Amino acid sequence: MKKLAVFVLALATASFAFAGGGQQGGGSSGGVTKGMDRKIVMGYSQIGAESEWRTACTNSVKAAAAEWNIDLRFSDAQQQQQNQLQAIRTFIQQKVDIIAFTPVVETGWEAILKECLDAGIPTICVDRSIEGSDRVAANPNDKNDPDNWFTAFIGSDMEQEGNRAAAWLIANAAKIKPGKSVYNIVELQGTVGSSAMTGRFKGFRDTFGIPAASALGTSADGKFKIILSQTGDFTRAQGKQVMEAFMKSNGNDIDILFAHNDDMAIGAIQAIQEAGKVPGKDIIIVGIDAVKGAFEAMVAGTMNASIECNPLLGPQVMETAVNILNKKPVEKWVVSKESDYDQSNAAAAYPSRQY
Ligand code: GYE
Repeated sequence: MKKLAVFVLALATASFAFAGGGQQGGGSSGGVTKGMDRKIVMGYSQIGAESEWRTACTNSVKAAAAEWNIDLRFSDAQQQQQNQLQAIRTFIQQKVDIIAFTPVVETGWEAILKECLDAGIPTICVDRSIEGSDRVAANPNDKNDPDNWFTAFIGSDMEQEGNRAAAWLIANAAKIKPGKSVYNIVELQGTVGSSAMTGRFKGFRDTFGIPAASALGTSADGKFKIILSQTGDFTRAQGKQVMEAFMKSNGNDIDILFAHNDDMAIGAIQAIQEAGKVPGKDIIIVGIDAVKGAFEAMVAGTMNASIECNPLLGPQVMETAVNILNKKPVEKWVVSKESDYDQSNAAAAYPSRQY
């Protein structure tokens, strides 16, 4: 009995390691999947748990899979692309019906996605996209178009989120810090090479009229100047750490912090306070995601605005999967609906926030 238990445990550990960490089976209590005549199996490769946003996304996917009665094989890659590639390869070997994945970075997906195509397994790209994709397949037969390497994309327009952050600053900076001829901006970038980072980086600069190829630069009208820009990898801890360094080198010159996500902004708020400045007043803070932590900070006055990025993608993923497997036509890009929040509407919206 004991031997058997050890053997089972060893097997479980082996399959855990093979799947690249954290693979779990979903609820397989029989029955059929909603909208199907059988129960389907979905392999899901998630990036990790770097932020409040990611946790909300994972919870949404798991809850929706249970609701649709889909057998979800969920794998947490712990931020490593290598683990994602391994997990997807395992899903192919297991002959799952469909694979959904969130690419941690934009590059390095061609080979594995072509393996999925060869195996006849459709794929759904969730939240972040891959290099060269505009999520419109101009010619469905062109094998070199990355948009033909996956079946559908479900997620936000990251570039537009960068645009929205800049537009909010153009409309509001002078109300919070009046009488300045130039506003100095520091930027905390997300995970380098992720579509969430490259899109927000470019969109932010485009709206200001700063060349998208340069990390630092001044807006076309001369009023906004990016003076420092570094990655905080989308985490609170690194957001704080990098902001500490920014405060040491340029603490008295910083007017604005633009963080590619709220977690980094929240980490940075601590660093600003520890450096003896008042977040939300001395330094205007704009984040992206609109997670609960940002609402708390906006209500407390320490953060100024957050551009919403919707993580509740589970239902759309399951619905799209069922449509694909039923051979119904699906949108190539299902764009998420989003809003902007700041201190003027945060308190009213807070009670109904789901993440
Ligand atoms: O903004 C950030 C997360 O890819 C949209 O990843 C996502 C981003 C999100 O870690 O908080």
